[in-house]
Amino acid sequence: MPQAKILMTGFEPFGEVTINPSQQIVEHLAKQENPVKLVTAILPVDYKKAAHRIMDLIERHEPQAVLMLGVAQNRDAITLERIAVNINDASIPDNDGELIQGKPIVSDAPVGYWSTLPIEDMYTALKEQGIPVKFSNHAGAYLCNHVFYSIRHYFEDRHTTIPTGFIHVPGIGDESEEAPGMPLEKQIQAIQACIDVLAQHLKRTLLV
Ligand code: PCA
Repeated sequence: MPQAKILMTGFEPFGEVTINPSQQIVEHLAKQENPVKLVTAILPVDYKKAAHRIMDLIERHEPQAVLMLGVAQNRDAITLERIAVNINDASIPDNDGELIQGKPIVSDAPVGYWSTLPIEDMYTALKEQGIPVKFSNHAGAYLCNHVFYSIRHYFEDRHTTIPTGFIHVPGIGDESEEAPGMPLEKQIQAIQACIDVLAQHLKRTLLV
């Protein structure tokens, strides 16, 4: 039986985020045995490069799903993003010094796209494992939303849909209840659970 292939990305550090847990998670899982084939990449926090990097990987590897990760430093749960919005509007520049405010990502394109990941099933799986999880209706208007929208648009533009979406992880916290964030091991467990759900979903829909 062929193995499902999932493209999974994280982001490099940016702004005041000196360690980006999304990078740590992706690098950790890339080294583990996995029932699915993971193609992984760490993206630059750069408007001109990040989405193109993913598009190149899609064309080279033809994955059956795209799972993009980034950190939302002030959140306290794994957040499953529902919607990508057609706007770049950030208060800080990207790592190349580019500040974009109030500009559409793609002109004359739809205002938003839904995630096509099985986020309801992911929510249930994380709840069952006792991992804090929430849905989010807004992935921000910086690089995470930028790649989420750009890649959903890329597929819509080609009249294809494979499961594609974005998950924000919290900043790295410790076990103490006062600190916001979540320990890295728990974040890794959460994302592995999401990969397992995605693999089951692909099995049902694609027979892989
Ligand atoms: N988080 C930022 C960009 C990179 C990342 O990990 C965001 O939420 O847009």
